[in-house]
Amino acid sequence: MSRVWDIPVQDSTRVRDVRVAAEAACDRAGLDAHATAVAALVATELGTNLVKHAGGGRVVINLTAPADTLAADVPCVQIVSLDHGPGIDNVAAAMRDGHTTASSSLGAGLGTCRRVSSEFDLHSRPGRGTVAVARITPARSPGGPRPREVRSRTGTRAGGITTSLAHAEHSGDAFSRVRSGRRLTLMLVDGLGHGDKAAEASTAAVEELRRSADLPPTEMLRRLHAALRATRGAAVGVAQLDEEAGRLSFAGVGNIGARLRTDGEWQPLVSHPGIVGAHFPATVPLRESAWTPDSLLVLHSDGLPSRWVPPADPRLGTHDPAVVAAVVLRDAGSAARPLRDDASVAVLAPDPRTDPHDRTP
Ligand SMILES: [Mn+2]
Repeated sequence: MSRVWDIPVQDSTRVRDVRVAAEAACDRAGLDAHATAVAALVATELGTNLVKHAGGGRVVINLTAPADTLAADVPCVQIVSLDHGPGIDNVAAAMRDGHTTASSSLGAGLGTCRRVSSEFDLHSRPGRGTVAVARITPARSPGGPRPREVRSRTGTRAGGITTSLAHAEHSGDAFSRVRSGRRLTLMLVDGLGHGDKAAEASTAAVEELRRSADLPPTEMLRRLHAALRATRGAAVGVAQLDEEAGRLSFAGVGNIGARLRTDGEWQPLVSHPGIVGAHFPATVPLRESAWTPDSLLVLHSDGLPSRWVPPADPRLGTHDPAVVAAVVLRDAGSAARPLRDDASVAVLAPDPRTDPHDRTP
């Protein structure tokens, strides 16, 4: 189930709620006491920053996976803070451990968040606000290195954010990614309606996707259709990257939005009308595109208006994919025009930390 903790933070009394939510998320993810303490610290810092520096904002906590698409099934709690505040003038200085601003007595702040989190990234623009993403994973995964020390050898990262209508506990939206060799698939699913019944459909899709990782997108959708027959159905978008060929193929049924940036230009990838699990179209078109080092793929549910404007920041793609997703989600709505449904955004992007020569031959 897409369990979501979505906490509006307008004053300091909500900071405790953010911390309690982070601890509950860690408990749900099965994280150890150390990771839970880290999550509580990060949640408190980010919540406090919203009150002190941003004039309020929102913290969204999801259970997800590390951005590294080779790190499968590592339990992971993601804490995202979003605000429309004044932004941070000097991000590099603010991220230094122990940095403090005149108006802050807490001091440690963002530098600490970055140091203690498994993955941390922040996007801030003066006048537009700040998005910070922290992911907490177990200190040591069984038999392996710390997840933060794993560098993607294939050079592709995936991530996103899921929210729910009216801060409900479950979102009917979900995203997931699976890998089968060179074939990396990102799926975004929107269960019909919202709430628990919608979440049942999206959960069934996530489970079936795991079993179908080696199939092409249109075949995957057919399998999902069979798997979702017992549910109320869903809209599903599936993007599959062939890392070796540098090709991205996309197929979608129902109202899933998709935009691909290639060579600085955004183009829509269109889904076909229908409902996976209920009314499957006779043919599902497959759209193929080139995937280049500056490519950026955004999938989103209809909780976002279809006419959202992609962020103009050309360096956005160098950010953590969940940061990109959260910026898109934040800027698609506003206080005057709140989103009217469960809403989710998932992003696929080349990993700028990867030296192309290091990529798996
Ligand atoms: Mn929807």
